[in-house]
Amino acid sequence: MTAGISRFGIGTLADGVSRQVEAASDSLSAAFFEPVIRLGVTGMARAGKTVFITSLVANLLNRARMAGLVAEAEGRILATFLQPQPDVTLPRFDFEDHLAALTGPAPHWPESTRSISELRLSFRIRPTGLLGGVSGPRTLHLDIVDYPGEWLLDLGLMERSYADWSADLLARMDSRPAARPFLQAARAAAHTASFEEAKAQELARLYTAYLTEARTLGLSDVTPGRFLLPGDLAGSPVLTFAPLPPEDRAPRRGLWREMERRYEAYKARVVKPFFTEHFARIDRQVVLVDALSAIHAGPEAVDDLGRGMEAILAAFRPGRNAWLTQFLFGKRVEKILFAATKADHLHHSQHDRLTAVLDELLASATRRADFAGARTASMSIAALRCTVEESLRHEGRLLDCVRGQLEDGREAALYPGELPEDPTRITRGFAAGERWLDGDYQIMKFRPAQLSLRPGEGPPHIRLDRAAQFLLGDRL
Ligand SMILES: Nc1nc2c(ncn2[C@@H]2O[C@H](COP(=O)(O)OP(=O)(O)OP(=O)(O)O)[C@@H](O)[C@H]2O)c(=O)[nH]1
Ligand SMILES: [Mg+2]
Repeated sequence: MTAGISRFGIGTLADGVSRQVEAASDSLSAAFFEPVIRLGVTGMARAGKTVFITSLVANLLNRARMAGLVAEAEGRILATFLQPQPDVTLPRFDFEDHLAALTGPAPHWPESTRSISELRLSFRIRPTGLLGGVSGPRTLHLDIVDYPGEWLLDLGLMERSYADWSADLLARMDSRPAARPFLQAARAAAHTASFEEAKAQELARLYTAYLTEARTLGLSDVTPGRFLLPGDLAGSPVLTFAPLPPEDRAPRRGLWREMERRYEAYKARVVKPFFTEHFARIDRQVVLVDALSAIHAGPEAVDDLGRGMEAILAAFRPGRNAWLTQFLFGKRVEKILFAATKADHLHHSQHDRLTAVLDELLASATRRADFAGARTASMSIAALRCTVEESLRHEGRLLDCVRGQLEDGREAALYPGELPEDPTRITRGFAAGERWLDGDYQIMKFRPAQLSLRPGEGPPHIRLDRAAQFLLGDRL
């Protein structure tokens, strides 16, 4: 018992103390040296994180397209430059490579990125107000942290036992055909009295295959998040477990107990460090949402996107999660921007409707939420605009189209279809036989346009300057 107390009591205390020291030194450097904003960028797979960061940084380095950033419009940003990041063990966000992919001679989309990375951009700013004339320029560092939204879903595991997590998942998997091979194997393996590594590996493999399929179907309950994005943990015991049906008196050396141990190890060694070392230090957050793909895919995808958003947002409502609260020490994310990405697929006349759908998707989560005083905003953006607008007459009607280059090199003006005026027609289940974005959206796979940028110009975008203003404007 004593061992138990010291393990949990002192362990937590020690974590707490080191976190406090770290927090204090963060704000010390902010007070006496140069202030830092840590900007988290997240979203589910393919939401547009890499393109967003690349274009944001490129447009902050060359600001001719950033009129919506007030400090830029007022001429107060004297210079911006990339600097070595402070966290020496985090991979650097590969800005140069991604930018070369997007804006090089044969423009293409960057590769999928499956881990956390960081980049520091620094500003030299002319001060405003009374001191403006007296003091010299000041410096502000922007540390951008890119991390997969799937990692936030793991927060739900922290206060859950292996037995509860398993029971929950298995119940939901029951109705999903994709889960059948795994469920069969899991039931057959129940009550295995002696642990065998090969059995554990087989179950983990089948479970991962199910998760992969579930993600392709757009389902968002895909925990543990790291199974799909293993990085250098691939094949290690912390990623070699799977849910099993509850067992009353599971033998100590049996399969069930070992699975339980690995689940607990995953929480302690994988999930917890992410939340304490990275998540807890974020000041401002962008959550990118590919609402267009979900709307096009249909009611189930929209429904699931809504639930995924809700699960992600749980991390930004620390009041509701005792485990998270203990690491934050009252520190909170100050601003959260929700952005519907890839808005260049739609004519601008549709953007307000897209934002309305995003708002409605978030409503169930945000309305009940206390974001602990964080300011939130939502908007529709395109980090890299690949299209131009064009109105075409078709059967006597003027259609609002977008023109761009398709992946096969052909150029086309396409009509994606309209979004409804009332967003709840999308978010509360479609009417029978109803489809949205059912026009040419299907074939709208644009490639980045070939650019000839003038000096001082970043890549073309939609509302990236307004996103930047919301996220940083008050500190510039
Ligand atoms: N038209 C258009 N397509 C975009 C835009 N941003 C992203 N995309 C598309 O979305 C895909 C995914 O974008 P990424 O930035 O790689 O997304 P991610 O969230 O980093 O994806 P992972 O690294 O796989 O998690 C791209 O390959 C493009 O096809 C945009 O602004 N406009
Ligand atoms: Mg990426």
